[in-house]
Formats: sequence, structure tokens, C-alpha cells
Amino acid sequence: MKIERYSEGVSLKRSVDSGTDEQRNTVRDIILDVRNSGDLALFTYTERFDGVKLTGLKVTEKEIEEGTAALSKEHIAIIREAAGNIQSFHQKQQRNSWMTTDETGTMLGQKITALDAVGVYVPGGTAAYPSSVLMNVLPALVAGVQRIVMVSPPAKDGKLAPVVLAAAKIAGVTEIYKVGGAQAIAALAYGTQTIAKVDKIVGPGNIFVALAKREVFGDVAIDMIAGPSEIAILADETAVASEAASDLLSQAEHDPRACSVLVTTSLKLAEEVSAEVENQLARLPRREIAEQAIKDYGRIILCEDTADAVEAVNELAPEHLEILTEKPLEVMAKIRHAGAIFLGRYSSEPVGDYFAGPNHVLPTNGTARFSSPLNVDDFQKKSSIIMYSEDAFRDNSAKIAAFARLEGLEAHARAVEARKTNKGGSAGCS
Ligand code: HSO
Ligand code: ZN
Repeated sequence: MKIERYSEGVSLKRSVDSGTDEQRNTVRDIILDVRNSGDLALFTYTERFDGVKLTGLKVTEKEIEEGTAALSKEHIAIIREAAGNIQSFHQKQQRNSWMTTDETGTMLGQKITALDAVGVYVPGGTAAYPSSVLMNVLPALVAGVQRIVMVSPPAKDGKLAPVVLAAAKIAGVTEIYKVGGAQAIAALAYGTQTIAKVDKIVGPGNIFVALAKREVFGDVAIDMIAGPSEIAILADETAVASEAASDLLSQAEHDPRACSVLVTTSLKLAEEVSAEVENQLARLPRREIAEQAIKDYGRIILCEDTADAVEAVNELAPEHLEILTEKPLEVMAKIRHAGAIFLGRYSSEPVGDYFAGPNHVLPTNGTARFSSPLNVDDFQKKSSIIMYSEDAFRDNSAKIAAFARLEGLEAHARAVEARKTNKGGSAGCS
């Protein structure tokens, strides 16, 4: 890994794939087709893109049972325990509706309602991660979403991966369809004969899925569009080089465009980590992917002091940040932008990917400057509540009418004045 000095200026750029015009046009055509032809279009595209002729879209209960049975008891137990941790963490995020009453009797508040229906996209092939099923489904369940639908492209044998079905069952999802790509996003957004439309679509996917999500946004809500994984490690001379190197590689193996960065105040550590990364790379099963990521987006940034290191990290606004310093809590206090912050050597990034409880769906590509991890709020919405008392109304109606006339909206002013002259009618609070 190349060592660069922060004081000499470094590039913090990541890989962004915003798709080509051709891909965008393909996605638009697919969406239109699904809107016009419904299930028929889903069968056609599944045959074309996934190479399988399906007779039905819905995954049966028997298939879910079979998928779950294909996993060992030990694996099921681990997924269950992880699900428990994720659920309890997200339960702490729950908010309550609230109302305030002032001295005139006016009541103002906020009512929280879960979304009615949410669609979770699960990629196919080797990117079908059961951990991501849990991370997308459980916050929705905790939020109180009544209908959670999962979609995923079938393999050539017409089935979904057993791990995905097992994770869905453990998370409590029973409505699952064998459909992927832009066609799945269109089905969730607009509905077909078999798949009823949802209100929000979450979950990672390839470029076609990402473009389709952008395309249907507005007709339904979507989560963030995730880019390749990222990890930044802020370390001083107390960090163990081999551990820092393995953590950098843990994200590099996700994607050839993943970004792993070490930010350190120690030249010795920088050199050791650089050598360790090379060493460990040679023995990784996903070496090719990780090697490419390290070559294109891996870097070591050497800083004069902790203040500079903190500045570099804040500039980077990484998806994951590990702090491997003598006093990680003190450094953490100065971090302003990071999706998830892992403190100390026992909080290796995969602890958060799989097990600790916080969500692993996190803002990438610097969007941690303004976005948060996927959370319970993402599956709820708020309604404002206004119940004015008669006293407050009489005290303020002239001001409200005047404000309306300032905007040239006479009917607004008269609506308010109508109550000044009328007596009786439906109850107000007084
Ligand atoms: N680190 C990924 C999530 C994940 N890791 C799933 C393993 N499985 C998010 O950046
Ligand atoms: Zn990961």
C-alpha cells in the first residue's frame, strides 16, 4: 500500500458508478414494461436475465422450510443470536408520539405511524448475504411495518439461496418472490397481479437495481443508494499492525471498488501495515477482488499529529471508522462524519457487520456528512397534530388573517374569520 503524507495533500476519492445512458434507458424500458404487462413482464425478464423459466413467482412455505433445513443447527443458532442483538439495538431507537398542551388548552403534537408495506431487495449470487436480510428487515419489523416483502433473483435452478430463505424465516418474512433486477423494483413500486405495491424499497443491488430505485423514487420511498464498502482506520503506534491490516482487507474483499484507508500518526505502523496487507493478501480466497481494491483505492495517510488524523477522517466521512489508538473515546469525541465508529481492538469491523446490533447498512462515499445508518425512523413517518383552543384562536385569528392577506390569499383569511363570527359547530378544545 502506498504511504502518502497528509501535509502534502492526498486524494480521498472513491469509486462512483452512476450508470451509462444505455443502462438508464434499459431500466426505463423494463419499468414501463412491468407497469404495462405486470407478471408477464416479470416472467419474460427472469427468463432473459436469470436464465430460468418460472411457473410461479411466490416462494412457497415448503421452499422456505427446505432452505432453512439446508443450514446446520449451529448456523441457524448464530443467525438467531445475531437477529436478537440487532432487534434489541433497534428497539432502543423507537420513538413515541407526543402531545403538548399549553395554558390556553391548545394541543400540539406529533403522531408516529409505521409504513404499511416495505419491499426488501436481496441480491442474488455471492452477494446474497443473510446478514443484510436481517439488517434490512428487523428495523422495519421493530418500526411496526405490517407487510414486509422480500424479492431476490432466482438461481438457474429456479430457487433462492437457502441462507437467504433461512434468514428471512428467522427475521419473520413470509412473503418472498423470485424476481430480481430492475423488474423487481418496478413490481414493488407499481404492483403486478401477484405482487402488491409497497410504500418503500430498501436493500442493496447491482447498477440496474440502483438505477431502477432512482427511477421509481417519488412514487415510492427508497433507502440510500449504497456504493462500494469502505473502511478507514485511525491508528497510533499502539495499534497492532497485523490486526489493522486484516480489518482493511475485510472490506477490500467485498468489491474490487471497495476503499480501505489507514490514517496514522506512526510511520512505523504505516510501514508494518503496508507489508502485512501484502502478506495477508497472498493467503486470501478472494485475493483477486481484495487486491484490485487495495491497488486502486487502498491508501495509507501519514499525519503529523492526532488533530490532522481526525481532520483527514472527517474529510473522508467513511462508511466504517475504526479507532485503534491509546484513548479511542477521546478521539471519537472529535469525529464528526462516519457511518459507524468502532472503538478499540476488540471492535473489529466484522463485529458490526454481523453481530453487535447496530445496522450495517451505512452511508458510503462521503454521504456520512449528511446521512445516518438505516434505522427504525426510516420505516416510520410523522403526522403533525394541531388542536387549537378557542382562547388561542380568538387571541391569534386577526394575526393569522393578516398573514394570509399579506400573501394575497383572501380565502385563507376568511376561513379564519368565519370562526370569529360563528358560534357553535363541532367541538374545539377550550
Ligand atoms: N460491510 C458490508 C456489510 C456486510 N459485510 C455484509 C458482510 N456481510 C457493508 O458495508
Ligand atoms: Zn462487510
